[in-house]
Amino acid sequence: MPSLLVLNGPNLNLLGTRQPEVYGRVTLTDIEEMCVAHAKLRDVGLSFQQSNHEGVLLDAIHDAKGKHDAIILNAGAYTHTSIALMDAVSSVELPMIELHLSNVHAREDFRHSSYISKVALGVICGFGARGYTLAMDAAISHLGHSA
Ligand code: CA2
Repeated sequence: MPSLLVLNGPNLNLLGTRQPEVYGRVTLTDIEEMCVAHAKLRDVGLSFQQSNHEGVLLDAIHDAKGKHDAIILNAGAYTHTSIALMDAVSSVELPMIELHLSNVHAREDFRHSSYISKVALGVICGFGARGYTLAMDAAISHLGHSA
């Protein structure tokens, strides 16, 4: 059974509490529950993690090697700044799907560039919480797994 790591970066723990017009009203716990249910449906393993700390995110990516078959990464604002996260993804040689709740291309200019995109298999953005299950299905399809 393939296993997916869904990794969330800074401030995503605040989902559902502020800026609902941008990020919706669902909490990260709601999203985790959706992902857990979807993993059961698709018969895949899942680890769902969040950190506000770049180094913790780096360690989670390094630890994914040998434990998980693909990474779904919402790196939050580190998307636009972190060469370290880009290098970590390259180093583990696992397929990684970049994910954003919002359509970053319809927002401020600084959100239009992404270090993560340079090493991503593909990018999903603008579909809100549903993007998480879309990204899981994209990863599962890439891995050639069927439930
Ligand atoms: O749209 C996304 O998923 C983002 O990764 C979210 C990041 C943002 O910096 C990226 O450009 C796009 C921000 C996450 C912050 O989430 C908050 C949630 C509630 C209240 C405040 C921030």
